[in-house]
Order: sequence, then C-alpha cells, then structure tokens
Amino acid sequence: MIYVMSDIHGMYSKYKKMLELIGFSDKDKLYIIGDVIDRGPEPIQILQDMMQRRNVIPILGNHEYMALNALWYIRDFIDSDGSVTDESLEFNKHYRLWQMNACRTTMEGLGRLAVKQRREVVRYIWNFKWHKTVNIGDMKFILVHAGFENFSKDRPFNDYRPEELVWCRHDPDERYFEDENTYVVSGHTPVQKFTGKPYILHKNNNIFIDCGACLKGGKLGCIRLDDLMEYYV
Ligand SMILES: [Mn+2]
Repeated sequence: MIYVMSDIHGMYSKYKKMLELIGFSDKDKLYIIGDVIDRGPEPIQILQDMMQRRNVIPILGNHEYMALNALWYIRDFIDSDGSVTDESLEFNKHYRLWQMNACRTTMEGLGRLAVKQRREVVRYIWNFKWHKTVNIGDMKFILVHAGFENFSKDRPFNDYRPEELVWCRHDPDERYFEDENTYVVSGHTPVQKFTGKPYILHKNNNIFIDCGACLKGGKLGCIRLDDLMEYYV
C-alpha cells in the first residue's frame, strides 16, 4: 500500500501514532510531502525515524528549503541550546527568514546532536526530492508540497524551481490537468483555510492533505493512494 502525509511540523507523537494506525510495514511505502520540521516540539526525532526507513520517501517543503538555505551558512555554528555561536550569523538573511518561520525547535534538536549526526540529518534533507509522480493502475498522482506556481500543462515538472513548488498557494477551485485520472496531492495550506474543518479536501482533482497537525484542533491526516482511504490522528 502507498501512503502520503504532509506538514507533520515536529509532531513526533502524532507521526508515530499514525504509523501504528495504518499498520505501516516494510511492504508499504510512505511519501512525506514536506514540512516535517519547525513549529512542533520534536522535528529531529521525526527525521531520524524517517532516515531509518528505506520505504519512507521525503519530498521538500518550504520549511526544509528555508532550513537548507540557512544551514549552508550556520550548520557548523550551532550551539547545544540551538542558538548560533557566531553572532554575525544573526544577520544572515537566510537564517533570519527561517527564524521568522518558527525554526526554534529544529535548531534546538540539531543543537543536541553530535556534529556527525547533525551532518547526517542535514545531508538527508539535502536529498529530499522536489516532486514525485506515482502511478497506480490507471490513476496518476502527482505529489508536490505546495503546487505548481506559473503552471502550464506543457511545462515539464523538472523545469520548476524549488521556490515554485514549495511556496505556491494553490486555489482548490483551479484544476491543473483535464485528465480525470490525474490528481495533484499537496500540503502546505491547512485545509481549515478552505473548509474550516481538519479533513482532507478533494476538489477539482486536487487533494489537499495538510490538516494542520500542529494547530489547535488540527489533525495529522494520511491518505492511502490505492483506495483513497483517509486516516486521522
Ligand atoms: Mn509549507
């Protein structure tokens, strides 16, 4: 079976509960379509769990993208409490942007790691894919964190810059592909913004799965692509 989750945002206990709820096994595959880190309390624990599992495939979110840009400069200057040891780095624009987007728990988690483990985690994030297409029978699922900015149906997926894939705010009223069996599965915008409720939204062959795991009243959602079964923690 093939599962997709997104926007776990540091909610390690919800992530573990979800793996249990879906009975995740070595025979299954799980795509995590971005924003594993930041906001919630235990982002690094989630990454370290994912790293142990060959059948978990991560896709880049805007939070990982901000982290990579910042960590390029600060990775060797992280103190054990998650602050930076070189004050001049506070003025680095990439680090500032990440700080404005709730990086504290991720930095604290990295600070607690030994240098070698920290580098392993950063290298793991570097290898996140930008998007992924999954075919099941005659159904096609395009997995991407946020959507396709400057979309054109003739534009190859590999032509998009990461910024266009991770920061896009896709409108559920807009459809990407005419083909009735082609779906775009994305996270990034909590579905509460569209419906007021923490449940996966299906509209115009868009499947929005960010149910706001780290928000008050929010849930971690998960969808099984084989039969579109939904799970919530
Ligand atoms: Mn996002």
